[in-house]
Amino acid sequence: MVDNICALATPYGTGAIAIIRCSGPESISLVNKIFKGCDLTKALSHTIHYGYIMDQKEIVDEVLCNVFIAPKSFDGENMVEINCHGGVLVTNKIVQVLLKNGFRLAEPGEFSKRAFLNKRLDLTQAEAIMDIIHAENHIALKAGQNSLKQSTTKLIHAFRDKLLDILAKIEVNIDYPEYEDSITVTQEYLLPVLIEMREDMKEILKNSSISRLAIHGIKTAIVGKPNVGKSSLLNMLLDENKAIVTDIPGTTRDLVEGSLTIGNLTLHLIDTAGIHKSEDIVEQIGIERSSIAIQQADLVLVVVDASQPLEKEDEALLELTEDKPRILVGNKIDKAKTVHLENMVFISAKEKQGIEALAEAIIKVTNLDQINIDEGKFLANMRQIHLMEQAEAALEQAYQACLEGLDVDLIEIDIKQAFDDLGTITGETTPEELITALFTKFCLGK
Ligand SMILES: Nc1nc2c(ncn2[C@@H]2O[C@H](COP(=O)(O)OP(=O)(O)OP(=O)(O)O)[C@@H](O)[C@H]2O)c(=O)[nH]1
Ligand SMILES: [Mg+2]
Repeated sequence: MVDNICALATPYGTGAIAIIRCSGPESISLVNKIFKGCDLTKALSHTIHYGYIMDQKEIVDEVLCNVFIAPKSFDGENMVEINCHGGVLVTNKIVQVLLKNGFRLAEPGEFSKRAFLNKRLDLTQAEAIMDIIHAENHIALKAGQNSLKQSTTKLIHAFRDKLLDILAKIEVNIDYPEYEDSITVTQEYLLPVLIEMREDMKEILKNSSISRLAIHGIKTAIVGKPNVGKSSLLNMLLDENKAIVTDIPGTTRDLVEGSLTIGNLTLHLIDTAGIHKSEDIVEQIGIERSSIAIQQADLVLVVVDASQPLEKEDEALLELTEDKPRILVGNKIDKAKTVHLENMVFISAKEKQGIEALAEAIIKVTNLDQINIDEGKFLANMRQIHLMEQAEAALEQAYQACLEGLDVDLIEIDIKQAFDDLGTITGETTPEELITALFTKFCLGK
């Protein structure tokens, strides 16, 4: 049963105004009991009303109440949004009064979950709202806005419609074999359709791995042997003295992290301990963490001291990072430019030179220059990407089964699997536990 929930929808803290959201079948009449002004139960939908929130005879705050009548509200239930003064104490007091008068505190993401259950949004749109809230650059914002306007929904529905058409034809063949004018689905009929769909999915997956970096930022590990200037590079990019810099090799022992956005490029930087052979136990642990950081990174900046000839440790790192998307960074060019490697980006962390060249190189290596958000042919997050990978794998099985000449009713199982995997992206076939887990990642009041 749907009950009555409330939560602060604006950030917790001090501001000009705050909004407390209330939702549920009785939300309007319950707020009306503590509202001194007009009769909210007689208010039209999408109207605003001036008055006071009362705790019995005591005025709690002067407010404006927005009334939305189901089903035309954000979450599809009756809703009241109380616009009050934006102080911690006053918002807390209003929430307390609501809790005393029939509301319970909403779980994180519960309003969006209701919107989903009431079919006001599908899962990709709900995720798009979170992407808009968390957007750190213009590409991320645009991607979220497009997805909220159903670009991802349409993309998935196009695939599902094709699969549904095949599944329906197979069922007709099985149930009504006497129907002569229906198309008989054979392996030959299926092969070209499966090839085309898999190619389209692979293109989307390729675009998605690029757009994911643009939307969620690039996990970038700064690695190199001790003293080459890794921490100085981190500090230069962040424009603050976040990591300790000294001329003693082995200064950085643990991972130091920081994020920045340059134009449409968002980097989540990790400064690591210099990698070399060490007897020091603390340094050894730091070096181990550096190696893990390399494995987990989307991109590695391999820093060398370009003012001196390369050493064995530099060579070892170049080999270790060979298969990763990486950029070779030659630092300390204010001193000298001794090292020249192919595609090396030269910087001086000390003189703050080379940021633009580095940003350009990052965009090129990660293919961010090829991104086209407006076409909408991408998925925004790993959940969606994994599900499309599963769907593509199921269609590959169907394709192989066709080649091997297996019966169409066996091939149908794989096609149905792909249909369901795609439905999980939009939420049409998503198990309830998964939906609950997903919405709890949302903000309170959203
Ligand atoms: N001349 C010059 N010195 C630099 C530059 N970048 C860093 N340094 C100096 O190099 C030394 C080491 O710098 P760090 O940034 O601590 O080097 P690191 O790679 O983080 O070193 P570890 O943490 O020990 O692995 C410091 O004395 C810096 O001032 C640069 O661009 N030019
Ligand atoms: Mg360091």
